[in-house]
Amino acid sequence: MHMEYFKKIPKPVFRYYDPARLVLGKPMGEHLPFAMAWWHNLGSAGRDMFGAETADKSFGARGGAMKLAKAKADAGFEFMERLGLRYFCFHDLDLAPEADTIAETNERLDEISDYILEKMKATGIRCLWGTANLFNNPRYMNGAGSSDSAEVYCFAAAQIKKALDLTVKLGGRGYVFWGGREGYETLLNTDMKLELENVALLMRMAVAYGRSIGFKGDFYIEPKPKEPMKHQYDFDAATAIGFLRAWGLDKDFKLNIEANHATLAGHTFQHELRVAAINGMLGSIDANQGDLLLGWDTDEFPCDIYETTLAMYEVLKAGGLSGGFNFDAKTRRPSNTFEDMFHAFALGMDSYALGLIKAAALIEDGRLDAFMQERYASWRSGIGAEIRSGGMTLERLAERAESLGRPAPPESGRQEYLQRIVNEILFERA
Ligand code: XUL
Ligand code: CO
Repeated sequence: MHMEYFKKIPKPVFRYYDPARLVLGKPMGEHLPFAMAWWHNLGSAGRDMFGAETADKSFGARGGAMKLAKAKADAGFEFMERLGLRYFCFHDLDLAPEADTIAETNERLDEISDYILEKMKATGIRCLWGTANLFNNPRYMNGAGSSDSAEVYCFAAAQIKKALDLTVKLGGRGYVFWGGREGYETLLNTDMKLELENVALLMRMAVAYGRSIGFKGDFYIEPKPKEPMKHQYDFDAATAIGFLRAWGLDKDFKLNIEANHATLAGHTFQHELRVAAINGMLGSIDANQGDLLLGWDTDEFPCDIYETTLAMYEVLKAGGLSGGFNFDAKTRRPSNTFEDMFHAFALGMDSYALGLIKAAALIEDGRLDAFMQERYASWRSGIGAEIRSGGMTLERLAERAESLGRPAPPESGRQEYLQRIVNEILFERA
């Protein structure tokens, strides 16, 4: 029997998150399948490029890599149970560290995944998605799928193959490609065309292998424009969608949109969600937030209710997610206690719960929808409907324009009126 890590910490009392509460006729718990990111919660201990760890994530383990791996799993499941989290996400090497050879690493992964599987059965906690860490080892310094080295590419393939095995074994809903080092530092040494083709070939092989071992879930690209590389190929949602379509990968892939990655790309989170949704590719969300004064990926727990409301508005309008909400977030370096981890998740879960409640209120209120209906009314009848049906020619439209004489100017976009509605719903009603 393992020790208990968190029993002295009071269970957080949620202010808004209540899995049984019905929102638009569906329990909040179903709207919000929350997940713990194995790497941050059980691994990040506050190290940054200026200083050493401030937190202790050794979980009392002594005597080797597998002892620590199991202690992490014990702590992780205890943590998820205490918070009512029903999912986790992992990289292969979060579960057990890399050994000297692929065979030894895979043995470690087999052992730890057996151990985790038992815990999943005992608790009912499930796997949201798995992935391979193709960015930590120095061999990936020039990329994995986009490496200059065909041998490195083979290593990446071996890791993806095993990570897919693990994802299937643990029943993951999805499999993520985050192209952490798939990009470049300078074009002076980069054959961009060859690199992009190779990334696509690797994804194709991953789909073929995944389907051959019974993986029925979605593959995801998680776009991010930069960091660690100066430029990353999966820059943003639109770029990733174009790439997937160009390579015929769009039937098997969707996107995993991360809030902080959106802001690094110079977009709002809402924008990235909308782009994914209108292309039928909104799969899953990495629920965090950045600091707009900083140009890097701070992976903070989400607390901005305006942003979670607009995010949930997009999710509700898209009919929900096939994936879930992974808190790809870590406590700040000075928040170095176990108690801080609970506050962090309670903050994130409540922020999304309140965002969901407010987004549902915006939809039920109906004024935003009514305005949109009115705004685009000219496309539903007459010449607008004819254009939309696709049967129009430029000549006929030109004739039509001439017959109009001077066209009426468009109506006001009424942005401030709409923003008042959002504020009214955010702050004047519970
Ligand atoms: C890095 C990031 C990753 C992915 C999984 O910015 O978001 O943790 O979510 O590799
Ligand atoms: Co992420």
